[in-house]
Amino acid sequence: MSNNEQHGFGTKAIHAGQQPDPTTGAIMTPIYQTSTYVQESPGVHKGYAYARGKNPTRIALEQCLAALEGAKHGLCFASGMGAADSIIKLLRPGDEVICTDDLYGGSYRMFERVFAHFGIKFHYVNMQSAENIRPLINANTKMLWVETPTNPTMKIIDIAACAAIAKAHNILLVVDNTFASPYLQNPLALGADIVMHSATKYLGGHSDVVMGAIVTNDDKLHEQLAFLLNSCGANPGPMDSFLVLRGLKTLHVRMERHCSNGRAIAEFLRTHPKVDKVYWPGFTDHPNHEVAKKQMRDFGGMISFTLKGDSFEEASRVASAVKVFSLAESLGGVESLLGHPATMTHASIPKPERERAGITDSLIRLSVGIEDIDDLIADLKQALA
Ligand code: P1T
Repeated sequence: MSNNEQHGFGTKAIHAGQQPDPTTGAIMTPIYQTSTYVQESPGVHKGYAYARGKNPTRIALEQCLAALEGAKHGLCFASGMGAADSIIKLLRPGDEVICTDDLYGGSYRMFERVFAHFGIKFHYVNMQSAENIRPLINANTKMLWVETPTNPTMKIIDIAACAAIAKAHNILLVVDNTFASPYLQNPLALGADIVMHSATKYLGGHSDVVMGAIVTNDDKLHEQLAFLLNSCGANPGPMDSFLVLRGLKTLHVRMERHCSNGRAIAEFLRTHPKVDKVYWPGFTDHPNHEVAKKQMRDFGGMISFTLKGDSFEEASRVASAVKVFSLAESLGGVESLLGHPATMTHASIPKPERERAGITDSLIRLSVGIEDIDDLIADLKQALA
């Protein structure tokens, strides 16, 4: 079926970028497990020369993802970090980036321990008020790097407000849309220039693949990013492309259950006597609840909470006591995961900076899966007891 912009999200998730295989009629896009393509004569081929540059399974996935984000172009990478790496390589030594102060620890590690050595400077600021960005802008500022909801304290950043500031200063706005997924939020429609994903999470959805993705409406940015993908080699394989393409077909259905289970667990935690703060953008007293309502379709399945007394030992006991949740890094799969950011996903951030961003010793992060809600709540109840 050809791409149809009028179709709803679920129809696009199942069909966009995909046609029955022309040789057999196979309804599923084949896994083109090949490294190269035969040419008729030197330089004369069907658009495919070498598989680092292009692969038909990957192209079907890139087109499907672009359709889901309302984008003109999509590109897939070997991991979320591979995608982020290519985006930062758009910059030059001396350039500066302003980032959310709460972001995936691996992004922070790459910015500070890889790209800082190449003369790129990163500033971190609480963007819950977009006005906090302005004092950091100077002639060298080339990019805003926004996560929303942020990992792991679920801050909500007003994408349209950031886009207005970025446009006024001729700065690129990049949004890491991993936590929301394209089902909940489409940053390009709110003025972002580039949207990236760890496709490892909700897009793949089954904890069986590591991948990254970038979408944009800008032809020149797409061309530069495709050049970087082919030149630097962070391309995903065809089998992984197939897995994410298959995962996308149920994204809308999975997200609905992630959101309803997430709501029930956030409400359960909020009334639990051992729990101190609960971070979830669906609460009406979340600092940017109104922004979340405006820019997201629902509030997602990611929740963090702290324990009264903020004891690492107690958090560690709870983390080891769950039976239906699994103690593991990552998020966005069908199975519920529990993580301890201070020692796991955000361990590479120095303690003072971590604590300034709210990542305290007892902070626990949940990726609420799509199991039966009664089983999930019973599991947390017994682990917290
Ligand atoms: O793991 P990878 O596919 O390379 O994606 C990196 C990444 C980028 N952006 C965000 C917001 C992320 O959460 C991640 C990866 N995050 C985890 C592994 C985690 O448990 O938070």
